[in-house]
Amino acid sequence: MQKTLVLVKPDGVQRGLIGTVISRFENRGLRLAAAKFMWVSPELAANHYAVHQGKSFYDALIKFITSAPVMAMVWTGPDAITAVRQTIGKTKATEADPGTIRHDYALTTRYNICHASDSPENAEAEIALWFKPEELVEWKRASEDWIYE
Ligand code: FUP
Repeated sequence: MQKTLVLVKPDGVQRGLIGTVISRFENRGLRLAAAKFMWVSPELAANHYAVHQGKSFYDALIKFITSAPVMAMVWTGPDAITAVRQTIGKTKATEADPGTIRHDYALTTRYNICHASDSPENAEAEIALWFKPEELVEWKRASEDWIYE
């Protein structure tokens, strides 16, 4: 079982897509492990996007992620990191496959609705950045016995 960080970013929140994003992951069979609706501080934004510091789009990205609240979540399940990345689609919405969240709800690269961790190392670091250990909820969905082989 893996855990991964998902953010519904300011565009998704402002467009009323929190429920849609959550539904995609619930329908897939993943299990919600933590959630909080919050403003992103400039410090948290800089930490989260540290890898992009110095790039041409960095300032606009920080301005965007701090421009409205985000819905921060942890989702868990077998191969959850790959499964969630597959469900959200490629970074640039016009390259995302039909049926993915970014294809179905976005048109550009910055306003691409959601974030999801892209590797086990980044998932661990991002979950630790956004959540305290005690904010992670241990539980089991009754349907899991029929989804996780
Ligand atoms: P992703 O992991 O799919 O969110 O993509 P990246 O980590 O490569 O990029 C993080 C965010 O930076 C993207 F969601 C959107 C933004 N970005 C741009 O605005 N322009 C770019 O050329 C690349 C990324």
